[in-house]
Amino acid sequence: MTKVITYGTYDHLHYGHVLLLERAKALGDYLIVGVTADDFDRRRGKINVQQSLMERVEAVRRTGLADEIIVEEYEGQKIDDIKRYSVDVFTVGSDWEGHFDYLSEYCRVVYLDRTEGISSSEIRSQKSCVRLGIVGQSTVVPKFVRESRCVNGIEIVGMYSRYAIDSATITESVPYVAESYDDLLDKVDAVYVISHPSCHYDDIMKALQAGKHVMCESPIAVTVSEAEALYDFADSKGLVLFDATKTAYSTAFQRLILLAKGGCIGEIVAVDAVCTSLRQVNYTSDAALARTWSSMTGWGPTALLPILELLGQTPTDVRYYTRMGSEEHCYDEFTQATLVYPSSVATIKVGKGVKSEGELIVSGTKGYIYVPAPWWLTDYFEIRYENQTDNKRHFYQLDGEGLRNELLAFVRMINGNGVAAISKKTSLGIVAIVEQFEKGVGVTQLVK
Ligand code: C2G
Repeated sequence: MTKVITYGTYDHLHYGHVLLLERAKALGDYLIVGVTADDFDRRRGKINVQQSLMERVEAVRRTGLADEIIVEEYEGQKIDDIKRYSVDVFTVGSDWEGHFDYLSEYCRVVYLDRTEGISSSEIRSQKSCVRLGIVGQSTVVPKFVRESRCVNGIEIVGMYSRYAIDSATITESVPYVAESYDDLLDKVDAVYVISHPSCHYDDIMKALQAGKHVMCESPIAVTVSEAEALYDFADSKGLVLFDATKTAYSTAFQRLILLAKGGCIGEIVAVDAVCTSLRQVNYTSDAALARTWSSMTGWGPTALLPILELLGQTPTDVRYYTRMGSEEHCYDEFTQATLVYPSSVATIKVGKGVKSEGELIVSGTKGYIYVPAPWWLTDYFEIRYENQTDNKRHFYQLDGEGLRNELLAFVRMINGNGVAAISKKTSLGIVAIVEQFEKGVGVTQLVK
């Protein structure tokens, strides 16, 4: 008996897949089909898969072509499978030509012609395409547009900024720059708000009133009452309002939060997060000022994220020690804040004019989690114990700094089958801590 094996994701199974399976079957007497696990696809960069593993397995089973179906879960499993099942032939479509030649050491390798004119990603994109507009301006725009191309079902239509956009790099990265916000809103289903925090309430409310979904850089408003009003209004209209802090969409960050919450380091006693960058000070225009977020608004939400996720959204007390910048439009160039909880404490150091080691440390009664700088873009962390031989290292590929994962989550929420990585409670908790700082409550000014 000649055993054949082939592998695939088989998302939204289509005739291209079926033709491949038929021809694979014809190569022998017994066909084994390996269907990729969700996590394996994510780790190898296939983030757009929409159907669950069980749905995809069931679709392959219904073709009646597979004599056996297995799940592909890790890199290198193909060799294990070929040995385990005594496979004679490995086959896959010609789009993988050459990629699996190394398997010829174990069995015959056959590349079958790929069927042109159909693909899972085309099917996914046709299913729903969210037209997205960008409101405000930031150096992140070109990167954001690039990352959007990795996400099926979304199209960046253009942008609008209340200030003149003084960067060709930004304007050239989008297909269209609207003369007015209304003009942009007429052309989109959703907006990504990156205007200055002081403009968020107006920019978000206007979009919601126009029936558009919104993803907004945190803090989504400068006061809790404004933020609550925005969330309530979005809920009343059945629209998505989504707090966009890309760190929350890094797989490594999500896993370290789960492991810490699961007790891997015992009881969490302290969390210390540092986020700093040296800003380019150029107040040559209102647009430059419009882009200038303070340390607390620019870095605060990211630094606060692990703290509010691990210790809770409402600390019993927050104290700030801040040093104002010296420029004309001064804002805090460095702020250290201490957040006190009933049985734990946390600190953030945020700076847009002061540099420090951008690491995250979660301290526990059995060990601690260490995330090296820049922890907010992390794909790696260590769980360290007294006995170093017990230390564990975790790596999770992070493509595009989390932006594409964040966008994918937004699109899925709009389509009714997604979940935001930042809860409304955490989002409001961030606003409360930033609001308290901006009102000077518990703030000690460090005199220059
Ligand atoms: N395929 C095809 N024609 C298409 C689309 C896909 O012949 N129009 C083939 C692919 O070449 C592959 C199989 O169908 O052999 C499954 O394709 P996908 O579900 O896109 O998954 P892919 O990741 O390409 O599968 O590790 C091997 C990979 O998992 C191969």
